Amino acid sequence: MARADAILLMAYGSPDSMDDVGAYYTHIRGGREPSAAAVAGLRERYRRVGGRTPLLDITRQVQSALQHRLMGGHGHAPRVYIGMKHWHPFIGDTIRVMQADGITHVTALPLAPHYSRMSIGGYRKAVEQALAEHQAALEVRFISSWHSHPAFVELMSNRVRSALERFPAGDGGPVTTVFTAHSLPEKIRQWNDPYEDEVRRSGAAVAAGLQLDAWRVAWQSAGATGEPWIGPDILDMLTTLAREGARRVLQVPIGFVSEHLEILFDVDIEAQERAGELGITLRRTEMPNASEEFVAVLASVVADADSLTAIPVA
Ligand code: FEC
Repeated sequence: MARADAILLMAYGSPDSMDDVGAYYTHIRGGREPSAAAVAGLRERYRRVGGRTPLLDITRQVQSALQHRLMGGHGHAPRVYIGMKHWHPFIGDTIRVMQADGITHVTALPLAPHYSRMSIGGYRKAVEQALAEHQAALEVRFISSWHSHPAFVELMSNRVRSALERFPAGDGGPVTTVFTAHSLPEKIRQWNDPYEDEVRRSGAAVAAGLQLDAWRVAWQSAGATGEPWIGPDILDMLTTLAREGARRVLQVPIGFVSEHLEILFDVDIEAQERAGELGITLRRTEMPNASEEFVAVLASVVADADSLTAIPVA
């Protein structure tokens, strides 16, 4: 593809206020309205993290920091846009703005490192639908997966190293490192979906570089859809580790790059509560958010975009 004149950063999307939670949840479910009880349960999770999450704010900060970095003092750089999968500003609306701005070549980058047809496939679908709907003559290069990009592995290794160094001293024995990513319904296995392997591989790359002996992979934030989801869930993993005698656990949510509900509630409240009940000291790595190091990773991923567009197979 000719040089991109724009980069589209895409994230999950988060409701602007508690009033939007019902409509947001309906969008996540592809238009099927969830029960009133399910909406109330979700509203309660947002209430407990302060009524909203910083996902959009952080994504805007990443946008501006990446823009600044790409300009690098010379003023000529692709323009950086953001679009969300499940809330405003929706990916489709951003594509319309790009078209109006005269953009012709786009590099689309989901802010989620691991490919699954169910997650990254959804970002791709949103882009494709918008192109068709707006008859947009944009050429899009879609980055499918960047979980094993050396710059990402290095960033996560640094995060784990510094969390281990800062782990409260005590007589709790060694720290067990648990890499987590969003669970998905088990049915993805029937599609030969690479997601589970990619999550394990990125965890293994970090563990190998740091020569960690005690590390595991677990899954978090499974939905209540009535079907089986991939496990073990982090809450069950904590119980297992406690039974095995572990007293100090570092959670590394390697499947996410930003603070949002799945971190601020599912890790910092829910998993923390479970750890407390089990007598485990639980810490987590700092999220990449809009840090300079993470923005440098994104710049490297965009620079290597041509080799990251293929849809991976397990
Ligand atoms: O901060 C925020 O307000 C938004 C946080 C948020 C992120 C996120 C990331 C991922 N999700 C993934 C898969 C699924 C599947 C379903 C599902 C459902 C929800 C619900 C909320 C939610 N997700 Fe999410 N997800 C975030 C929030 N997610 C809220 C609805 C309530 C619930 O089930 O807990 C099930 C859909 C269904 O019910 O039919 C599947 C994956 C990711 C990581 C990749 C990414 O960031 O795009 C995978 C952030």
